[in-house]
Amino acid sequence: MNMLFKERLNAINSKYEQLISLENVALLPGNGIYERYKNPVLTAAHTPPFWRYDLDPETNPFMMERIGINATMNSAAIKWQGKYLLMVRVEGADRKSFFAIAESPNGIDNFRFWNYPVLIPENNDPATNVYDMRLTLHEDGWIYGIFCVERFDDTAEPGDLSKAKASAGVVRTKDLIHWERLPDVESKSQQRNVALHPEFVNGKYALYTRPQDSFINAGSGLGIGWALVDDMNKAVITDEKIVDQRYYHTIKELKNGEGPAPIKTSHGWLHLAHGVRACAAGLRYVLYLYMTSLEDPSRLIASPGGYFMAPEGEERVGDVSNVLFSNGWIADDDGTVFIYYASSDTRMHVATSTVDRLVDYCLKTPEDELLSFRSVQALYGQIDRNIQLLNALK
Ligand code: M1P
Repeated sequence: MNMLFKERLNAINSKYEQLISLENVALLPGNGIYERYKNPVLTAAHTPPFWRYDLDPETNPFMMERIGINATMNSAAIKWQGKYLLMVRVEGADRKSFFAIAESPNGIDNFRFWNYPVLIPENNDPATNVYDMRLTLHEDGWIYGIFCVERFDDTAEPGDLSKAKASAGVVRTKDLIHWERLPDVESKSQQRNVALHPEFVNGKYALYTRPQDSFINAGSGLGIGWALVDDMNKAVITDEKIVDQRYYHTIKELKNGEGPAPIKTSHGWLHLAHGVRACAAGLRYVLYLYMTSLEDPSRLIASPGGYFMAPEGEERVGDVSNVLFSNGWIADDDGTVFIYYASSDTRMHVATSTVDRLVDYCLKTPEDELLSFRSVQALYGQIDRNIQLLNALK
């Protein structure tokens, strides 16, 4: 083995081990709603060197990267056999995304990828790209993964090589190792950000949907939708109603999308979603929460105004800047909630909170009443009460 190879191999391995064993710390005091953490939980550099480098000195005498990884982003999450697992969207230097599982003993650091990425079985219409999986442990006993399947749109004008179409692919597993591919969800519109509700509703499977007129724009799709389907072996969306609507001059004016499957609480289903608005700097993606009724999970019962989390500091910059996106969270038995979010389509982070705090946030944050005047009225209400309290303390 030549010296250059050996030295580089040792340096690369020790830097990698150092990176993935870095302790993460909460950034306090935060805003009381959640805590952010100092380090991203996953970056492209967290992928194992043996994915990226040919480790044979004969065929790789310069010990150079052979297969580049560009980003680790939009990840599903699940607690499995006591470990915190992320089903990560890994993006190669070739722009193709694929899924890989990384596991951590505590949910906030020490994430290590399993040896092999997940090989999603193809169906009879191969996908150019797959990404943004939502994992749901359903009461039928299966873990379902619903993800975006992207294909070239054959109706493109000659020379237009960017026209794509999105649909929802479906896989299921009982052990997160063996994956069964089911037919893509059938829908009259394109679909992305589809998530499966964890319980049967009126004996049917329930999907959160995002009807969209084209690959990028939701258009006449007015928000996060809801559809009941008979069978996940052939999921066909016929009727779709809007659960969480988009509005002019809000954080979700342009489009929105369900994040992970909702968390069941004693006050209702707790939902995490992303909202998008267009501005001179491009599209700005933020995260928001809402709640729906336990009796009817498609009925909105709480809609706190504004964003829950928006890109901050280094989160603002990356491959697609000014983006926070989440499709994974884990609610632990003690009520801790681990919120996994990607920043700027580049890296993964964690924030922690509790079910109680998130429900309190949803039920007590004023709604967006769609007019500046009403926003100032809400502020006046709080200031009045606080001034009275402060005066009483004098
Ligand atoms: O680049 C930002 C996001 O753009 C898309 O979001 P949406 O599904 O709302 O249209 C997706 O491609 C998503 O993966 C990406 O993070």
